[in-house]
Amino acid sequence: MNSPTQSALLSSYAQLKDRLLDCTDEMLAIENIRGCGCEELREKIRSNAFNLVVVGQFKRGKTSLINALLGAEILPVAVVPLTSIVTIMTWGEALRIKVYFNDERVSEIKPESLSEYVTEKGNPKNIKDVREVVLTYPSPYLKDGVRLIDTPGVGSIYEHNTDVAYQYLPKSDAALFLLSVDQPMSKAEMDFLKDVKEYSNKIFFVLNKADYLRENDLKEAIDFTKNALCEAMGSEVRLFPVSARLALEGAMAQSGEMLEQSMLPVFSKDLNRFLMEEKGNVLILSVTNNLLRSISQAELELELELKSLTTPLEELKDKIRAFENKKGEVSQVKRDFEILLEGEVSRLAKGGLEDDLQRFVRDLMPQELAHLKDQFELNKGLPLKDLRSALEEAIIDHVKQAFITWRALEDERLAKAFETICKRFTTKINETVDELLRYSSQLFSVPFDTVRAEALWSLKSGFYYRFREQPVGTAIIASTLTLALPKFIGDKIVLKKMKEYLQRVVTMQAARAGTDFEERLDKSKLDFRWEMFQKIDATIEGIASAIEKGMTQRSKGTQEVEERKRLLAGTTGKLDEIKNRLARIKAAAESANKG
Ligand SMILES: Nc1nc2c(ncn2[C@@H]2O[C@H](COP(=O)(O)OP(=O)(O)OP(=O)(O)O)[C@@H](O)[C@H]2O)c(=O)[nH]1
Ligand SMILES: [Mg+2]
Repeated sequence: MNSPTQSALLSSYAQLKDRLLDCTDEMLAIENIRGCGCEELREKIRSNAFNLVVVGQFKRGKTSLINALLGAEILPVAVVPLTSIVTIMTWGEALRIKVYFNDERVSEIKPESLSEYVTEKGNPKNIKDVREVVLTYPSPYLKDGVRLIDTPGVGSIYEHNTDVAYQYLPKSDAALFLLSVDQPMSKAEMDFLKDVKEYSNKIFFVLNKADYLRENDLKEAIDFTKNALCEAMGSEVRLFPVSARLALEGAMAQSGEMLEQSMLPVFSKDLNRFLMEEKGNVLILSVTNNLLRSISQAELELELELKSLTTPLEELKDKIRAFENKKGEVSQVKRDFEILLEGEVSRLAKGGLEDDLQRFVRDLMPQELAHLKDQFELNKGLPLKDLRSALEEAIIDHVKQAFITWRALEDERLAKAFETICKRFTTKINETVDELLRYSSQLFSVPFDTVRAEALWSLKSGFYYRFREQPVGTAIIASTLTLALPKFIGDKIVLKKMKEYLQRVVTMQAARAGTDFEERLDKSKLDFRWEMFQKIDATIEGIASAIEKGMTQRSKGTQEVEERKRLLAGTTGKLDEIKNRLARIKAAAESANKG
């Protein structure tokens, strides 16, 4: 388990989060708050995912570093290129491991079987067709939605491992780039770093295996690596020397001294500060603002109910009529929104997706033909039947890999583009809701405090992830494509037939990928539309029911009215109290960002 030092580093964010969850729970218990989106906000803080991807050349100690961070020997490490499958570590009460296969099968496995799935030795060339492995573990590092992701090393003789690591780059929110003192930074590492830079907003540089060197030599290694990194990044970088081995030993022996010696705490402190900033800034602040906004809306509803308890009936009826007219205007806004959203999303499917796909296929064909020719040269001595099978297999393998990699990249592009669309519409819908609230506050002459809160959908972790959580099918075309060739034909004809076969495989795969993405876009669009409508409808419903409640109550008599007034005053007091606490959380998160 983690040492007290490690846990303490993580506590401040967790504390703020817990306080925020307490406020949310209390708000949910208040009648007038329901329907203000608190449940979603609660879920948002609880499950916010943050992908921290560990990358680097093979054998730098990526897997060892993850074990060290978790403080337990969970993942298999070795002296030969090992990790071949992406392993995602998320928080859970106990160690549990699930294997997700490319054909959408999922199976739970025992920890001792892990190496049969994630290593090159246990699952050579990924013959088991594993997509990824998800592991839960009760580590404080994973508690706040941080997902630690182990990737295969790049640059080894196993090219498919490099491909797998590349597919994961677009999914990273931050990358942990691992180097080690026993191998000076290479050209290949530099090139890889350039690609990582493309995809990650933040990169941590860690120089592992510090225990190999004495102090002076270590300093030299740090200086050399740091200079190379600064040059590659075009800016100052911070490099953390660590010994994953010592850190793991220290954690397992519960030795604070060894842990200090491993220098891991210096790194993990910085890592935590970053997570705190990111999440503190982006998540805590925006959830707090959204909660304050809900409170302000609930306060308006309380005031409206109070007002309808006391306003002369005729006057009240006039105002309700005016409000009904306003509702008509809002319905028009909803219809316009629906049409515009439809147009934007279909433009994205046609202009974005279709173009990307066409370009990809155009660039892919010459590469695949060249690969087919190479394979033909390599295998042409074989009997025709074997030659045909070898080529078929080579085509399927290669095309599959190319599509998997392209899909990962296209996934990122579409998610971003879709998010941009959502962001624009969310702003517009928020304005409509605000306008409705302001209108009602003026109409009924009750105070209303407009709170600006950035919509949570516009954060990277909002719709962006929602879009991506719906998996794209990756299973390759079924083997029914297998060619039936006449018995007595020559090599050349086999090659010609195989070229046609390649064309068919690519066309089918492209059509499949296109449909998959289109379906996902369509589903995301419907979800988004539903959420936006829900937001407007809940506002209208809240206002209307506040007025109605007041009117029903007054029909019951003076005593009931007085009792209701007292109750509403109590709720207002409670809301005020939560509001103060939220303000303090906001201030704490803001000052943590500066610190
Ligand atoms: N001396 C020393 N050896 C280490 C350290 N960290 C890792 N190693 C060793 O380096 C080798 C590779 O470690 P892994 O964690 O499997 O490396 P990896 O980067 O995950 O390797 P791939 O998955 O193949 O890319 C193993 O033999 C580890 O025991 C360290 O801090 N010090
Ligand atoms: Mg590894």
